[in-house]
Amino acid sequence: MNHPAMQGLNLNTPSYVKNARLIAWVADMAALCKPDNVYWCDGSDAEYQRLCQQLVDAGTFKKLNEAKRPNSFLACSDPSDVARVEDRTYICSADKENAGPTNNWMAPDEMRSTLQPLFDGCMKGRTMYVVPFSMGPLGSHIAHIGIELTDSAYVAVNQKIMTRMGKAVFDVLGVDGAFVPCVHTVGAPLAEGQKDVTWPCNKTKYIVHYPETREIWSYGSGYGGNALLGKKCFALRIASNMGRDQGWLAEHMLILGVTNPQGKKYHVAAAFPSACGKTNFSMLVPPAGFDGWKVTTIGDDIAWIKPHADGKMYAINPEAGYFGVAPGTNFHTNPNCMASLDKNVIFTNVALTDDGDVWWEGMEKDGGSLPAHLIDWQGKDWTPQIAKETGAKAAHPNARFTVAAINNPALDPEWDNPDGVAIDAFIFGGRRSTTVPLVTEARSWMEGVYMAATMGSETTAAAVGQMGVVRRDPFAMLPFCGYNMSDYFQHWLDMERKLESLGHTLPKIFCVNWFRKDEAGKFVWPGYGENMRVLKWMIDRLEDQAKGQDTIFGIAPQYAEINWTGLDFSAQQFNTVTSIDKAAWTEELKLHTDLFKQLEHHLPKELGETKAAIERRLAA
Ligand code: SAT
Ligand code: MN
Repeated sequence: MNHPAMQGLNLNTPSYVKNARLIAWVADMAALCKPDNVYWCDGSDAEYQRLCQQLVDAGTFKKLNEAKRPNSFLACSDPSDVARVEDRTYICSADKENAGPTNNWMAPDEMRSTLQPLFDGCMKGRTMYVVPFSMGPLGSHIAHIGIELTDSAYVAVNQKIMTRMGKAVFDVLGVDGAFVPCVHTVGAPLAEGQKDVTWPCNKTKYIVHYPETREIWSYGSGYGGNALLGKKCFALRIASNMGRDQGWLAEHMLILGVTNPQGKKYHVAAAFPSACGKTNFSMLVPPAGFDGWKVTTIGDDIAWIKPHADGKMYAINPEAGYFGVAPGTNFHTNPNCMASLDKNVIFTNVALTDDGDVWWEGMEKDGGSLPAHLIDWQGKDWTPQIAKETGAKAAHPNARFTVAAINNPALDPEWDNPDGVAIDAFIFGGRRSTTVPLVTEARSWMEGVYMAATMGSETTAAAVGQMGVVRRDPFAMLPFCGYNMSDYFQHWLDMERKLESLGHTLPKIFCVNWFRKDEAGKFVWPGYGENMRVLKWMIDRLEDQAKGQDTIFGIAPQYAEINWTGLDFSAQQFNTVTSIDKAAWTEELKLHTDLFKQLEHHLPKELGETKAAIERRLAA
């Protein structure tokens, strides 16, 4: 390929790549970013091993003890680059109103002129990796293709785990297939002879989406959702735009299968904000008293859901791996996850043990004691004494593992089905220490949309910023909805008419909160595997086998309707997690009013009506 601006750089385009738009775009981007080399990933295991070895040689990866953690690596990031940067994330739609009040916006032209000088020469001294990937099973009618150009080998190997990455993507793409162009740079060009650092990044960061042209441009960060562009950038922010235009949903939801002892299987999609236990819930092990029940994982973070002619909603997990939070994960909170992490894992920002294995806060609960010595995620010595004196964490609170779905012993046999699975119920949950009860069921689709739209949650370490403050996080999509939030609510409301016209019962919608605390500040609901008890009640509701009771905020379970076998949980404790405090709800509804004020533009009027109905019930 000869491009006038290429000055002799060989694009190395493989002969099997036939897509003219792709070839031209790679040439343009190479001319702009000026890498030393262009390398097209084929997605093979040999390539993965080669790139990992290269990362070891560069000091980015540390190879873990082969006997303890086969074929696994630890990367420690720059301390300034540890989480998503929401204040640097932009939706650059042509009209500001289309980005809506919850997204940062800049006019596309202005953003392009801002990024142009930053990207000019940004890959000097580095290799540009061309990473072809499919979000969703290759060739599935629900799947879509992306191509990520990145100057980070760390990103390339993570993408191999997180997506269906490699050569086969080009076959699906053909000569004129569509793809989402994703360009990523760590923003750290190397001058002639300059020695690289182990985690290059730039203090200037831009995570930019152009929804109309379906493009992603990411500058300055190498971490997680800022850099693995198939995930939040494509599968949520760009895909939510595609979904709106094409009549489907891109959601921040896990998908699980739950099979009862009679062998009947249900599929549930559940939305929770980042770092609120989606991975744990999706891999739940049913507790004592649930013999014969089985929970299987389809996805742990993102769902693409398309309505079908049979009137059902079919969901796929667009990802092929898990980029999950390590701290807090142990054999009690998530045994299936711990088993998944046995081998073939990339860890980021966890601590290193003296025998070359990994450690993070929460592992001590697996019976052992605290390790006597570790190297923490910043490369410093860590001992229990140091931790006690300084509060230093061995692992960063947003430390992550990257692991293939096929490592998960609870993987659902349908996880890779190109047709997806039919959804029976949606769950929406935030992290709230007060106010919101353990579980309620919406009496209608409308009420469910209201519950999801007004959801609040305490912030976590998954994003840079203050932790633990309650913010409204509609549908757990606040940082991920790529267009005006009120139009997104309308899109959800429109689904009801669409599905009803196809003549099928809609999925039920539930609202949950696992995180209520008592007066002493302790979590009351034991959580994790015990969430099965709530899940079972939901299934009983689907089967018309639990009556529930009416509350101001949906239908709640009666104490006796929950299977308590094997758990000592009194009616009094149940009351603590399910009670609805009128004063707290009066305050809560004021926050809904504030939210609706903020989202005024195009806010569906039905939301206001639903709120009025809740207020009437509250006053009664
Ligand atoms: O860094 S990610 O955006 O991939 C993780 C998360 O926030 O869920
Ligand atoms: Mn997430």
